[in-house]
Amino acid sequence: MIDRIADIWGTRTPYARGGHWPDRIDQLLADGVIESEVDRWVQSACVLCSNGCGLDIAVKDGAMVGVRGRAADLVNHGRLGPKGLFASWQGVSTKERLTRPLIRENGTLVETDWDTAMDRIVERSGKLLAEKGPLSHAFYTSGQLFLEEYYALAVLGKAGIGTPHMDGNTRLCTATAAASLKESFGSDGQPGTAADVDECDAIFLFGHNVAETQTVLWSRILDRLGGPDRPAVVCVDPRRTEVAQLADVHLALRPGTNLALMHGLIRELFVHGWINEEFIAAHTLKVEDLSAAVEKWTPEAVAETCGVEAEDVRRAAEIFGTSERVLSTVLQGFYQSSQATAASCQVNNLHLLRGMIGRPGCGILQMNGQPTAQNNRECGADGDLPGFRNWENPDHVNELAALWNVDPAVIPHWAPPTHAMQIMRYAEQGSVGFLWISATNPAVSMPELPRIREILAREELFVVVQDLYMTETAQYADVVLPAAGWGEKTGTFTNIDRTVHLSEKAVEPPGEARSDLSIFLDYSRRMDFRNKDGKPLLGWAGPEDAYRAWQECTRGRPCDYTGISYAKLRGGSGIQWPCNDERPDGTERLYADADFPTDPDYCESYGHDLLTGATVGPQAYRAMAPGGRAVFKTASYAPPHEEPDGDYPFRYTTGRTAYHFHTRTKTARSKPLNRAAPDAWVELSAPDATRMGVLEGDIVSVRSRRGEIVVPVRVGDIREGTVFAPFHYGYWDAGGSPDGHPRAANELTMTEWDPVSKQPVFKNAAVQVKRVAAGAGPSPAPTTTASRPAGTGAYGASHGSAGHDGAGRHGSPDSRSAYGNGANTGQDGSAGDGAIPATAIPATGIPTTGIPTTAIPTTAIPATVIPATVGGPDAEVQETFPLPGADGKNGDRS
Ligand SMILES: Nc1nc2c(c(=O)[nH]1)N[C@H]1C(S)=C(S)[C@@H](COP(=O)(O)OP(=O)(O)OC[C@H]3O[C@@H](n4cnc5c(=O)[nH]c(N)nc54)[C@H](O)[C@@H]3O)O[C@H]1N2
Ligand SMILES: Nc1nc2c(c(=O)[nH]1)N[C@H]1C(S)=C(S)[C@@H](COP(=O)(O)OP(=O)(O)OC[C@H]3O[C@@H](n4cnc5c(=O)[nH]c(N)nc54)[C@H](O)[C@@H]3O)O[C@H]1N2
Ligand code: SF4
Ligand SMILES: [Mo]
Repeated sequence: MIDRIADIWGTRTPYARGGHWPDRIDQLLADGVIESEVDRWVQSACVLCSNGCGLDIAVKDGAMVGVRGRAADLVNHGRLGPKGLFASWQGVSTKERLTRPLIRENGTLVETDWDTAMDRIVERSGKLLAEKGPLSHAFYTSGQLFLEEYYALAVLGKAGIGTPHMDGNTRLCTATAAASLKESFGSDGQPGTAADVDECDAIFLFGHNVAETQTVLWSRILDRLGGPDRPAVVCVDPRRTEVAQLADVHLALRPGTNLALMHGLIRELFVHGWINEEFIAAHTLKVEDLSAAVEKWTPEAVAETCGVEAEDVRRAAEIFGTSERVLSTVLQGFYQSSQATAASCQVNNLHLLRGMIGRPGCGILQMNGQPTAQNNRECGADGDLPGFRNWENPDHVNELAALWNVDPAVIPHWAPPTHAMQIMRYAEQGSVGFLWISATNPAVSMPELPRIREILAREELFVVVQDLYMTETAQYADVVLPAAGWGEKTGTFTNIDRTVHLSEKAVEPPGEARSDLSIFLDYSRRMDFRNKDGKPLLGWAGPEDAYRAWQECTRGRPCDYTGISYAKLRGGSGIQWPCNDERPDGTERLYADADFPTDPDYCESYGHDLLTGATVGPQAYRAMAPGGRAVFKTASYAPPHEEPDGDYPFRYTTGRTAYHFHTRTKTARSKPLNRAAPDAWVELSAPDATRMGVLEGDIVSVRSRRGEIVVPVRVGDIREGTVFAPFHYGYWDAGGSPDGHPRAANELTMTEWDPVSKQPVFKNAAVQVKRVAAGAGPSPAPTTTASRPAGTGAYGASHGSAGHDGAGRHGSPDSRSAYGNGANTGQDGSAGDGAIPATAIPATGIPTTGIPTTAIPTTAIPATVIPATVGGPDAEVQETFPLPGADGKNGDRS
């Protein structure tokens, strides 16, 4: 048994390049339940990140009582991370679930029955459609529903109502992944596969803290790093994450400067001739545009703009240029930062320049974050047209009209689909009067929360919220619908490397909760949406019907599902699309033949100008005659819109910790996870903290032009001048509103987005930091991850020994007394019993600048007394190591 809170990645199973990643079956059962007592194991996969690890759910007496990884699954070979082990089932099996619909009566939400709740929705919907037409309606959904649910929503929205105002929180998440793939290759679709980890010689992680955000993928990388032919690692991240700790080169750039760095790396490839001219000539377009754009970005120019060492830029480029097989991953450090699409396209460009695509070990993973973000994009619940069809191509619109048997004119295609931030703007202005929010919590996750709260609270706006819990967003609803969650409904979803999994219903939902699919189908029925023959638009009886309809929609498209049936998904491993008659076993890597989906009649998009976001349009695109070639796209570097100045001297960036998922509706309801990260914090660098006289645990006010948070400080390993806040902490477990205790990271972020992908810029803003009070002990930040105390970073901290090597840098034996000799057990994040000596720091009046570094000795920051994040007996997980080739105990059986 192993404590998987303290040891996030579990036991190492090293392997060599080209070898089989050894199986390791991770299993957790509820306290007191032994394996022989489990009634059934039900096949599923984890929905707490985009990795989508295959697992089985343990059921006893009609309740979920645990999980175990599926050894046969190509994604995880049996492993599960902390969220999968604890939150997947604990996060839905609580008494706090919504069990009945709620409606607003005289300002208060009260319980009601389904007919009353649905009637109220249908009445308002019908009235608005009659009076104001389809543009009065907007749908804001998720990256966490099942494929079948998105497809139902997409069809009812596009063919039933005919509104272009439809998007998902995928806009906040991986809109840039889709955009960069469309721009470079003509269509969405992940070129690489997780198995590229097994084959590569180098791994580049661009703004991706994979160690915390896809912990099982990181386990696979760790096992290669521990094997005989360790791949090189390059990390681009302003914080010293676990990834950075193990990197050969860590480019800790200034937030917001990714594009400049990328141009520098590309320039080095040209200068040293590390390019594949044959491949470029045969399979790409516009290389001259790229070489012109990068011309001025010498390593020295990059160093100045990005705040990194020129030598490190050279070393990183050399690794890319001289390795035979490079795997690249890109995530929010790029997608949620300035010039997101332009910067992300440069990763595609690096691979195209070297002809490194479609071969083992040469993967590009423009990562997803959410488990089912890919399906939202495929099905078009994000506003795109289903099956990666192009809204600017009338033939594609006609195909859908024929498939659904509706008039093509109903399907919105006269303008680009409305993105989430614009939907909020229309709601603010009043043209949208009906907003249906499913499986997302914008009152915590959208930028500039003071504004979002105002919009959701508008009297004129009718808000439907469909969730498992009474969230911050649900508080603003006119109707709240209780949804069935994971394990309580059947459906499919597709992970980061196009692997499709079936998740079967294991238990009944609580109370009257219903699946999102049945809710959407019910709405469609009550609205009486019909096709041209007068038949119901959505006549599906259940998920498998919806899935079959979806298979037809994908026939001949890049995401071809026609060869993947429910039956085929039962038993062994998930299957990677495209899968059809020609490729009955699925497809491990796209573009093995370097034939890209850029043909004008086939492509998903005609592309954009990456600097301004202007669309290229059909004429100009056809004139380019792409003919199956990829396109080198770029833009010139532009500094972030908000940069530090005298009033707001710090750069503010936000992100995640390993122990929580988003707004914590599931993870905070798992005891072991919540203990590990019980409350909000901000990270400050040791030099900045010293300069301001701020000690570990002190309470600071962080303020931007939009709002304020007041939270304790973790003095950590972050770039000087940068402040990091986790965005997990809203208010549902803290009194319901920010009044008096604002702590949500998005109180401070900006209403700004990338011109191409429209993804909000969550990772850059200017803020000021002021100390407001002494802390009662260390901040509640985890000590095992990127938020560990400054200087305690040696790998191995994951075994609960954080703090062991910090003394040399910050701690002196005397300073221990400041925190009461480590009385804090860390179990519940409660403070230690020692107070900070009053003399150490004046309580008020500390300006953010101007204190000489020497005024406060660095030894005042006692890193050594901060306790490790501790799991406890209920964090103990069983790991089994089947012999290679042996049938894993959950192998092909289900
Ligand atoms: N534990 C956990 N795992 C998750 C999730 C979760 O909430 N919790 N959510 C899932 C989802 S939906 C997503 S989208 C993914 C996100 O996964 P990641 O993208 O890995 O997570 P983040 O912490 O948002 O951001 C990654 C890193 O970007 C860095 N960064 C900040 N600004 C910049 C910049 O300007 N440039 C660069 N290069 N880096 C910068 C941050 O320091 C941070 O370490 O995680 C998925 N997995
Ligand atoms: N500052 C800052 N903000 C960010 C980010 C950041 O890095 N920094 N990251 C952004 C990213 S990448 C993302 S993905 C978003 C995530 O932001 P959100 O989507 O708002 O976060 P979640 O907490 O995942 O919200 C999902 C909701 O769906 C509910 N739910 C779960 N399963 C089901 C189901 O089956 N049916 C229904 N109906 N409901 C269900 C959950 O209870 C929860 O309330 O946040 C974004 N916001
Ligand atoms: S890596 Fe992601 S999918 Fe796998 S168990 Fe962890 S949270 Fe779930
Ligand atoms: Mo995300």
